[in-house]
Amino acid sequence: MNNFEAILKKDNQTIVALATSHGRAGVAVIRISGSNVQPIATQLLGHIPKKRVAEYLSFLAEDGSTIDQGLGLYFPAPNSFTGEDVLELQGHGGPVVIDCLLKRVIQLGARLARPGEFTERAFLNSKIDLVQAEAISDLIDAESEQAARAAMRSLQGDFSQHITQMRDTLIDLRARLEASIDFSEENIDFLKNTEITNKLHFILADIQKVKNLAKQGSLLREGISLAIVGPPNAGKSSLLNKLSAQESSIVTSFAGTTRDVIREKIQIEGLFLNVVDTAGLRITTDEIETEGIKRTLAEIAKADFILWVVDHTTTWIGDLKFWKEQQNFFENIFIDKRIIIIRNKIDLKQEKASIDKEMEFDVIKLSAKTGEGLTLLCNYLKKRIGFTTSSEGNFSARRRHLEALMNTEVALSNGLLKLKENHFPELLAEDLFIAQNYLGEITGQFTTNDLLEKIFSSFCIGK
Ligand SMILES: Nc1nc2c(ncn2[C@@H]2O[C@H](COP(=O)(O)OP(=O)(O)OP(=O)(O)O)[C@@H](O)[C@H]2O)c(=O)[nH]1
Ligand SMILES: [Mg+2]
Repeated sequence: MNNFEAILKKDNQTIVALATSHGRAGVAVIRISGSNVQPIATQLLGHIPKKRVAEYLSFLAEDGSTIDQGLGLYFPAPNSFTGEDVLELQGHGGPVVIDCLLKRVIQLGARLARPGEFTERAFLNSKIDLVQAEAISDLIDAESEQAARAAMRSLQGDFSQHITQMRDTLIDLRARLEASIDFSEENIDFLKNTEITNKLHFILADIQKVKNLAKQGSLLREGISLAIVGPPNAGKSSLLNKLSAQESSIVTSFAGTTRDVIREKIQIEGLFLNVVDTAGLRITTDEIETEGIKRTLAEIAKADFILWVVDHTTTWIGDLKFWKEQQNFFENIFIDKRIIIIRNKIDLKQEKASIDKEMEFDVIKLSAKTGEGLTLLCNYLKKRIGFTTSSEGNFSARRRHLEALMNTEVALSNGLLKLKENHFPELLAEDLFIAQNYLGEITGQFTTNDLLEKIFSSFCIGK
């Protein structure tokens, strides 16, 4: 579906919603968008306010009484956020008065907006592209300064510009390739020209660059998940508490203290760690502990990284081996790249914090009690996932963008291979077309209705 088809599908009703958050506040903003804005304004405010000038007005009920007083701002189409006629009312932020005003606007012919519908209309009217629409949501939901700055860069079009440039180059390349196919009898020897190979390599290098920036953006937004697992009493809960700087998990000297999965969201210099503390792994007949261990295994399967915590005063190999033998699930644990071994309680051996290698594992020695080695662990994680604290040039991105970039890369590499093996140019043109559509998915030039619905329905009402 392209933009044009999407526009045909959208309904033309005028929509209204509270743009500010619910609850009590000094000011609340109600936004109205659509073709009925002018008649609504005439009845609600007595006249249509001067365009883009704040006017102090009474918001009138059906019987002419005043519901509220405040500012009215009129933005005629197409120079508004949605591209339609928009009226913004700034009234008092009380739940009852807001409710009365919304009811009045609905009575005058508007309907309540669906989640994200204002932004969706802005997208359908080509005021913004899909990346920018997502950036609005990311900016509002940003949980760190870096994430907010990255979202702003996407909103200003940094990410879209990269994508559009690459897509334009691909379109141009495909047009020339198709011309050489159509006029092959005129001997335009386009394929032998190294220009096309060079251009493809050039775009592939560009994709790599954008992918790296997008990966940072996606990390800023979504963070990584860490599961703290290992034998009982190793200090898993102590590690979670130290990392989150609060007593989230109960710590005791009894083995088998933690049974539930405890979740904490931790931020280290802009990087979010979604950390789970789990029940210690051991064979037990205790029904509650068995359920806890079942949940631990489920968390291991989901996590980006596993911190396998062991008591440094005991050996760890035995524990891992034991679980390997006991559980089919752990069949590949020795080669699982996600595992990082934490040798905890170094204070008991008066050792210094360090990063070593044992077998194929990275091993970090630390003390969850004194906190020594925690910075080492955090820096290690940042380095391991390639997270940089300098947000220079980053823009907010999502997993779907990364997937689309990877698909583009695959399609172009396939095309390059076919070119090398001297296949028919038609096949290369097909790959270029596929690649071009993947890039179009990112900015929304080529999307499905389902994708749009998925993206906009995750917004709040009023956005
Ligand atoms: N000396 C020392 N003691 C520690 C350290 N980390 C944890 N402990 C102690 O080890 C014991 C167990 O700690 P927990 O954090 O409850 O261990 P756990 O791995 O969560 O245990 P389970 O929930 O039973 O699986 C407690 O008495 C802690 O105070 C450490 O770095 N040094
Ligand atoms: Mg515990």
